[in-house]
Amino acid sequence: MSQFGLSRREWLRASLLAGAAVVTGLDSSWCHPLSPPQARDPFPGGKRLGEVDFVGEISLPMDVVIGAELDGRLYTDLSTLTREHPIPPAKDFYIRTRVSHLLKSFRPWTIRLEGLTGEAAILNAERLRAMERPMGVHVMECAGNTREFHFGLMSAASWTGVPISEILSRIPLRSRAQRVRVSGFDRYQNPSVSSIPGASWIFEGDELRDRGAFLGTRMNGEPLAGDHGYPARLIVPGWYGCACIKWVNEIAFVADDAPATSQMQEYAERTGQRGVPALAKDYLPAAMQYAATPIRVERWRVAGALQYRVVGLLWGGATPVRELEIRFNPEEEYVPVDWLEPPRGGSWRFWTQVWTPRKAGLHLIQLCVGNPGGATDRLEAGYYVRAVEIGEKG
Ligand SMILES: Nc1nc2c(c(=O)[nH]1)N[C@H]1C(S)=C(S)[C@@H](COP(=O)(O)O)O[C@H]1N2
Ligand SMILES: [Mo]
Repeated sequence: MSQFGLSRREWLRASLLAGAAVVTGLDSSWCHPLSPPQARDPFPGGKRLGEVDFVGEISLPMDVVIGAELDGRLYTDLSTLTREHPIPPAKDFYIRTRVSHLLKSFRPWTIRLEGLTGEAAILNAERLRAMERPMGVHVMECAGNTREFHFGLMSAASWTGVPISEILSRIPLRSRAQRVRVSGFDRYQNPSVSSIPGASWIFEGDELRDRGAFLGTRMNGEPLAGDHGYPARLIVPGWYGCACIKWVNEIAFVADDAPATSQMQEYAERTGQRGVPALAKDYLPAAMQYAATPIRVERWRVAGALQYRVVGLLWGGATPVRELEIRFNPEEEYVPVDWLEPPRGGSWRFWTQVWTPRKAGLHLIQLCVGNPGGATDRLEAGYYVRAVEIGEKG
């Protein structure tokens, strides 16, 4: 029993119902930095039998496009990722909002670059393509990513694109400002049942430059798909997907006291704002918090006995994590994971943990980072916990 008197099963149900706003009854003992984890070979001579399903998650088609326009989705199947194939194919990159039916023809696509007093320059898609170059691997996670959907509103890709700094500085504009609004095409044939239209976000120009933000034009070397914002979409490395505007058609300098956009307001809670600030300048950066979750629990037979190996991902946060720890129930101590992949730029990192369940029943798998250089409240609150049920016979 936890301090709030919930059994584990009740806690799990409550947290599933609560969705994003998980308030857990987990005790608040946070992990302590311990010795760095060591690499380890999984079960030489063992036989992999299959996987244990996660409990309390919806059964839904993964890696499949569902719905249309604002209600269109694709949930990426993270469970099949391996160290050898760490990046999903571009066709399986998650989708949150599919291309508008009104965007039948993309040509000729232009991006309007506007100064503070309204003077404008036009950048066409051809010119943009002539400026593109490799921009590295970056993880993108929807701030509304949840366990229910197997955390499938998250992917990584190797991007090609054009740094925003180049776009802002190459275009001769007479009046520049600190704040920049990036907007995308956002009119749809059909009204949405779940989302508010309005795709624009206001940034500090320096923030975009410092983060290495760019207009993405290719994903894993392939031309950007219509559903991902063809011909150009914003990528702000390390930020939640909601700021990564698709079908970009305007980049404008705006006044310091510009009102927050509807997209910023819609995502205020999920990007950790205090309330819903009225002005863009009062928004905290929508940076992804430290996050880690299991992607599969493998069952193995090793010398006649059952063994488990948990494989997971670590991403987000301001600085690379050196220690990652795991526990299999709220009453257990955190222990360092067996193996944590070294940092790989903007990509996620794999980790593994060999596990021998101490008893049958429900197990809540939770991770924590040992030396955080920033916010961990989502991780700490149990947002990324996943549960498995282990039977009497394993
Ligand atoms: N124009 C436009 N851009 C958008 C959105 C949108 O609805 N319209 N959704 C945002 C959200 S909430 C997310 S998580 C990402 C998803 O990008 P993806 O569908 O390419 O994965 O796009 C962002 N950019
Ligand atoms: Mo999102």
